[in-house]
Amino acid sequence: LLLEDQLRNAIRDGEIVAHYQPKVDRDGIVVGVEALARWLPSGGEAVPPARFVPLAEETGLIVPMGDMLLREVCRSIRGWRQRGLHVGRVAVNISMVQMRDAGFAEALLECLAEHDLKGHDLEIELTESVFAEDRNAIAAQLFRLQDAGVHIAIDDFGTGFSSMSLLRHFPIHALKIDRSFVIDAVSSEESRLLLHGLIEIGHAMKLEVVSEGVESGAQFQLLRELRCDVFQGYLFSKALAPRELEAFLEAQSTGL
Ligand code: G
Ligand code: G
Ligand code: MN
Ligand code: NA
Repeated sequence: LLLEDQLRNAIRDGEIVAHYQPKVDRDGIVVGVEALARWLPSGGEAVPPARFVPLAEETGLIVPMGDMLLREVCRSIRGWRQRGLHVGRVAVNISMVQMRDAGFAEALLECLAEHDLKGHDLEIELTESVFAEDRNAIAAQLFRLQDAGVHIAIDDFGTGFSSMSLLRHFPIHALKIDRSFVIDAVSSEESRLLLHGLIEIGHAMKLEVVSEGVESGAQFQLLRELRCDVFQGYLFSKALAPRELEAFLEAQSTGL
């Protein structure tokens, strides 16, 4: 069976699930989580996202997969709320293939409403490639989401081709600086200056600045000195299955 057919079956059979990677503030307190797709075939080995996410985008399967994940995420948020677990905003990655559907924003808001949730429960992460598309159509959807309280973050920031003047015309709330800028920053003066510049740009645009790929205490310390606002990476946690996330949050709230 071709991987594409396997993926189609996996979506149908519910083998694609969401895991959640925490995001923390300067004190290490969880302020939100990012939902990341995981393909867990029954009885088989997990398929890495780097293999199936690009394939899902090329084949358009990202649309039914994204719908399914959004529903699952909304169900989970609702369950956590009912149990008094505080996860903060939940971010979902949205590809430009999904954004091309003019009904995307409306469908997302409907899904929130069906689960008794509000815009402020959710954030979407977009890569800069989205802005190479029909800008007016994308902007209209983003403003609709912003009006409803959904936050919008630019993912992998610094690796794409968007200009600051372009980004200014969209209702963006946060920049997620790509982890490639964090990797060398502790050892290389040049990388550190670049990282500092990206953080300053974000703040000049009145945006929240998030660093991804934080793996060491030294990186965390440096990023705090550079006034980064939110941090994500293996130093704090990898992406966790829902049960693991619940245990993680419970341990944090009891100070363990
Ligand atoms: O987890 P990591 O290996 O977990 O993810 C690899 C890549 O796949 C990242 O670039 C991430 O943004 C992307 N990705 C993970 N989950 C989703 C998803 O649900 N939708 C989209 N569009 N991309 C995702
Ligand atoms: O592109 P996006 O930021 O959505 O992708 C998140 C990806 O980064 C996922 O593959 C996730 O598993 C991975 N990731 C998260 N934290 C770290 C980290 O600290 N180090 C590395 N190398 N990868 C990370
Ligand atoms: Mn992301
Ligand atoms: Na990234």
